[in-house]
Amino acid sequence: MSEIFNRIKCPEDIKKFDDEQLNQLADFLRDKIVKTISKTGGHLASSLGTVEITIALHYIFNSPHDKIIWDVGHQCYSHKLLTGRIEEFPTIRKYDGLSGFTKRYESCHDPFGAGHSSTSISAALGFARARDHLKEDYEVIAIIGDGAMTGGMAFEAMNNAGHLKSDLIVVLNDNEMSIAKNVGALAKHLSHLRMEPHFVKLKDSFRSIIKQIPRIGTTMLKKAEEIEEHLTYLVIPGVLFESLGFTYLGPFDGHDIKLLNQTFKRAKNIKGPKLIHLITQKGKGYEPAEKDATKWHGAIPFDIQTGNGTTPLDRDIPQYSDVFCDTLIKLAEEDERIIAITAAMPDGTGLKPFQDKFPDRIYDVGIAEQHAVTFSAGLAAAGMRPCAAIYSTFLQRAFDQVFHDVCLQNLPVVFALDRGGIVGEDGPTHHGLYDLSFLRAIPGIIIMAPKDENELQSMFKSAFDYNCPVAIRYPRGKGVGVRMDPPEEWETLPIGRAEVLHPGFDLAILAVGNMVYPSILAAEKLNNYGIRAYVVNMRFIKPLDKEIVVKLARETKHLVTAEENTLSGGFGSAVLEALTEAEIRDCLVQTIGLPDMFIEHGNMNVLREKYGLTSDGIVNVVKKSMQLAK
Ligand SMILES: Cc1ncc(C[n+]2csc(CCOP(=O)(O)OP(=O)(O)O)c2C)c(N)n1
Repeated sequence: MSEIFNRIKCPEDIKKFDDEQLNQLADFLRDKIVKTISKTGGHLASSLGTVEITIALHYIFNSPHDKIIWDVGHQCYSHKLLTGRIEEFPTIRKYDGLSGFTKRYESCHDPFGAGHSSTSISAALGFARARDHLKEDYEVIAIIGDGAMTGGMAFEAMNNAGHLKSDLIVVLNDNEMSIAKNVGALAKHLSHLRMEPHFVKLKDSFRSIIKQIPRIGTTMLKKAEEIEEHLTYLVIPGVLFESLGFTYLGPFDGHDIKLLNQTFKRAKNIKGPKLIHLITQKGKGYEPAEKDATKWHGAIPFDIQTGNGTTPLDRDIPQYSDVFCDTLIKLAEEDERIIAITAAMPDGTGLKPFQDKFPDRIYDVGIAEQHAVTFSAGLAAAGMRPCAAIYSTFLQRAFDQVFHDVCLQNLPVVFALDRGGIVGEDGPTHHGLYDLSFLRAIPGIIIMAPKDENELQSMFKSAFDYNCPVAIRYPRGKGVGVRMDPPEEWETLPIGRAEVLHPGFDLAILAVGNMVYPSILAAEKLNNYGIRAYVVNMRFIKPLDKEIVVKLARETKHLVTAEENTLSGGFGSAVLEALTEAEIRDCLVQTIGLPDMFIEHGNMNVLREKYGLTSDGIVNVVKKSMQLAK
């Protein structure tokens, strides 16, 4: 059988399968996903949970004519396998290989790309309206998880969809999990619906009874509708969605292909927006993932038999996220106003130990970065000392909240920006390459980047001492392996003051964050060529230490800036602005950073080599300028 399945080139190939074959196909897909992801790593648990939904979608709908739009896109591995990407599947998330998410450039079956959450209903509504305007004829289906449904945009889209009344199907994939356990009032509402499926029957029979009453007078009909409305609030499931203008279908078992096929067929015949509520199990079919869906949300390469990771972890060097959490715990022990906020990422941001220690002093607000920021602003305005821990890429969502709600009011919110810089296999949707640029544009915020995990501690202590908006951005992964100072040695860093780490003469390398150590190494290598380079750990992207920039520019007439951020508007731009302001015109400035383009996915080291974000990259840039000067 697997030979037939291996030959699937497009969804058309599965349309002739009978029920049994479709179930065998589910086993085949699961096997393929587990085997492949055990080698590459990836979003295993989410993709294992959507296997049957994907099969039924492709069985009933006609992709690419019908538009299947996945939210986040991390659960779409079966979709990739059924849409002509079986052979390339082993390359998933590797440099030059398939993306780990949906991507328009990758396949005509990916009508909309994703990576960030809660976009699918908005995009699907856009497709539906375009279809109506252009008088075309196709189905539009958004598949969104219960976690992604906690994002404000999903509600904004439903509000609009219920008003516009276009034909649109929303499939709610409810596995009770975000990355961690899904939280919030909506999660409670969904769990209520899951508990009481008999209400569905009640609703259906009530409506059909009303319909069957012959020649009902208008007043009677009105009364009946009123009764239904009132009853709805008492007993009809999906009342939330129905009130928003959606026809609610469910809850149904999202692993029963036959039932899914019937349900999708039925939904096609209902006018307007529909929401199909499906219950699934995250990690289904692979026992370790079923038991611990959070751990297996984003799996590292593993041994299938044991479930143990196969890449050796260097446990001696702590991860930046863990150092952040340890630091916050220590600071929170001293100041009970310190409180943590996460947007559905207690594990990824490292905050779990804080949650365990201070369960009443952490808020998981759902996948709602905008709310997380303004909520933090409110907490700060009322006297708390909030720390909003958000991945750099996801803070992009909340630019205006940082601007309008935090900085404009000078509120002391501390932003812990994890995953600043290149993040690797998740690629362009997840690289944190823009924060220095977009935050730098906002007046009044202090932006710091530590050279190592020890400095991270002092930066957090400093941030709470400064009493104004502060962002600390640090990279994904482990630190440098330096000695860690105990809390009594943490210093409050003087605002906007850099530190010179290496003496020089011919030029000065001004570096931020994780480019500082490669810069020191580069200076040592340049020494072998007789070139003496200063290395400065700038520490602050804002306010910039203009004094040292101007001094070294005048002294060496050659500056090299190094940052793991886009060059557009980043740290290098800040240095250039400082030189312009000081009217320095005789200084060569070379800026090292990421070019003005979306950076692809791939191993972090491969990407750093490619874009010259290494000591050799710095040496090459300097050597080139020396040759030019000859
Ligand atoms: C804006 C944004 N914030 C955070 C994330 C990180 N993230 C990826 S998947 C996920 C959980 C999604 O849960 P759900 O939609 O229920 O899908 P499941 O994985 O449970 O199938 C989160 C928080 C993201 N992708 N986008």
